[in-house]
Amino acid sequence: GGAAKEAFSGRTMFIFAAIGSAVGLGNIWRFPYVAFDNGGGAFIIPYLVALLTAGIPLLMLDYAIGHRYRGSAPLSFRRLHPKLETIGWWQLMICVVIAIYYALIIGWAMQYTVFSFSKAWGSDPAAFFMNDYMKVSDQVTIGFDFIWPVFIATAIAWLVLLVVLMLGVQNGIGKLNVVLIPLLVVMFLIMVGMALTLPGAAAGLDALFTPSWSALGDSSVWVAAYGQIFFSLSVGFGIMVTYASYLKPRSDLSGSALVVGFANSSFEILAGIGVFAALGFMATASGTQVSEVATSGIGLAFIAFPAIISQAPFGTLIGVLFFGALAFAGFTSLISIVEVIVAGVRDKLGLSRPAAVSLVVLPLAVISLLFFPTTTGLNLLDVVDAFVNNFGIAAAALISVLLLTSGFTALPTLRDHINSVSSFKLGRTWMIMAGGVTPVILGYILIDQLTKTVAEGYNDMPQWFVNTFGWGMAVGIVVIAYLLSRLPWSRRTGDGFTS
Ligand code: MET
Repeated sequence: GGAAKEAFSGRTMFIFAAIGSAVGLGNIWRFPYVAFDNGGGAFIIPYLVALLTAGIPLLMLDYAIGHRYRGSAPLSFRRLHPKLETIGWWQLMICVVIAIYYALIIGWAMQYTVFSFSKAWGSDPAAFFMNDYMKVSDQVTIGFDFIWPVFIATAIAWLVLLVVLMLGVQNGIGKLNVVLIPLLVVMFLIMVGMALTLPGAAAGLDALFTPSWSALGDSSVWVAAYGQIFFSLSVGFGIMVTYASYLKPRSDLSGSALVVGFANSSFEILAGIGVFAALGFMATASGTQVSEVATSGIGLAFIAFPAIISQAPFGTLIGVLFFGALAFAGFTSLISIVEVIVAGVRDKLGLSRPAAVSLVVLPLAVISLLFFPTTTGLNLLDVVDAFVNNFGIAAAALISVLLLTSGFTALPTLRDHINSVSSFKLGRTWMIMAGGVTPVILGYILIDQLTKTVAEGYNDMPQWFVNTFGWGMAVGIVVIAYLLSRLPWSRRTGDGFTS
């Protein structure tokens, strides 16, 4: 027998945790601009097609693997077939990479929540963020010039994470999500309501929703839709496998996937409305076009929003709600990312939760704090984030799906498993979507991204830097994954499949 398996007390806890993982920075700062930039109102078509043909089917696949094989990603894949263990470690290594920079962004969001009171960014939020706050070095390199306020904020994020993970699946992860997700939704609804009353909000909504139907003929728009869905639902990198392994044996899997999938997309569309209403105000206030101010990521959250907060009535409240929501959404995603690593290490070494949490969180926090809250951290974040998302996640998902369809005859087993516990039964359509449509599209996305990045380099950054932290990291984690799969399992885990 192995260590007693932890569990969520019920399906509600699991659904909150899964929504907490899915709703993250991708929903708030990525979706609005991706939709705007890829056909506006017309984007809804590729987006829904991607959700239904790949997102939800893959979510169900992840749930089925974790729930049937009842282990972390490496253990579940190993139980599926011993040759697949490397896939589980590859997904886990993707989580390692994401975790070390995600914590920094949460640190920023917490600090900007406080800055909203004094509007610390003054009249030039861009200069403030780059020069005064992050003190970005003009050299693209690795240095250890720490920025102490950012260091402390990032360290606080790691500390809270450590405590919540120590408390366990039910009392830590489950309870945290049950509290934070409703709070996040309420805060966000108020923020969106306030943004909609700002002068110029309608211009923002027009810019977001006016359909450009010709975009539907452009393959890059479809690539963007599938890319957004994969990232936003947290599918294909171990998170949903891990969380589903904590569900009780009789739990409705396909029904849960539908709830989580639609909840995540609803939040995403809500964020689009709020962000573009606010950008419409900003454009109107500065007498320019929405397309001039529309942006995503760091530029949206830490440069455009501060400008909006400075000019809008009740700006401080908008700021606290926006940055607070960003911190909460990020934190509930980060916790799911780190739990993938904790669960994998725990299974492999047969450790107790406190031992596994310490062994994982402390080194991750040290690496994260050493490399990111520094004057060179921003460029590193940029490259690592782009490569792990554009190549890592797509490649790992593609290879897993290909292996599951070819040779291992896993799909029918997993479908039967889902049907034996779920209300919504899956038939041949699911197999075609998960095993046929998804790999073709993932393959296309991957080739598209690879050819572009090889031809154009990345963001004009020095080639050695991109080679090391982009390509080198992407290949390095596969090698590490393979080596980890060669290490022996603890006798206590008992990695055989019994049940
Ligand atoms: N699904 C999350 C998001 O949308 C990301 C999870 S892990 C990178 O931000």
